Amino acid sequence: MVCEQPVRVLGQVRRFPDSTVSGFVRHQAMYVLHYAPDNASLIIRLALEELGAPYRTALVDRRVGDQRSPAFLEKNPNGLIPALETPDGVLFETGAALLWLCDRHGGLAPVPHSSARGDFLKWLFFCSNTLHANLRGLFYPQYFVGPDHAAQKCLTAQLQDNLIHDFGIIDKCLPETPDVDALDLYVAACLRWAQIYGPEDRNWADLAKWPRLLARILRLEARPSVAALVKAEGLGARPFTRPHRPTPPEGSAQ
Ligand SMILES: N[C@@H](CCC(=O)N[C@@H](CS)C(=O)NCC(=O)O)C(=O)O
Repeated sequence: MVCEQPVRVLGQVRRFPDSTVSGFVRHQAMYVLHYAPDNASLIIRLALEELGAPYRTALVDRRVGDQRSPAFLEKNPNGLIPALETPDGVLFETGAALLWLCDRHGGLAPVPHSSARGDFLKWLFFCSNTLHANLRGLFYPQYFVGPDHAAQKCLTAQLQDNLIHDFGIIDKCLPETPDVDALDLYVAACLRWAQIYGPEDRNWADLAKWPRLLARILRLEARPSVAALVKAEGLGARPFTRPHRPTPPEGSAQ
């Protein structure tokens, strides 16, 4: 594969004229991140930025339901954002794409045979299959209980309790790391969304309840990766600790 397009990496423009792929990255391969502003794709964008991996983005325009278009369904048959084009094919499921990037680029996670790997994996899977899944139910209750508003209210009330528990457990148990890791990216995005989306009453998502998480997202918020994200997706100066709904240069969050 030969890529001749200019690629943004950490705010710079670099050229990768000779990305050759044969089951492993011989030179740097260019990824394509199919994204919508403030969607789960932001976690993958942060990882790409943190890892210094070359990528370009392709907007999935949610205003016209592009995530359900035949072209996008070929990339992710579930019709969900993100999808990441890689030399090994298209990756979907945020946790899978995140872990794949960490392993492929050797960063943001303990390496496979290290003693810290198990701890990392269990929390990554918890973020994906519990924390993120509960947030999905909170934001899209209709997908879980149909159009009945009373049933939706019941579901979202329970999910708020579940999420208080989830964030509390993570706050207490997440392994300390000397530097930002992939879990920080995932948890920060979930905390952001909890504060600005879903049912009107969002007092439950008060960061003061989770001081260790707050310290971690403050550390993350100071990174150049976050500055790049903020600029690209219009997320505001403090996207995790003082979030507001985005004003993106292109596309829309919902
Ligand atoms: N399990 C999926 C969830 C992704 C997801 O919920 N994506 C949302 C945006 S944040 C989406 O595509 N929503 C569009 C829809 O449901 O139609 C993952 O981890 O990637």
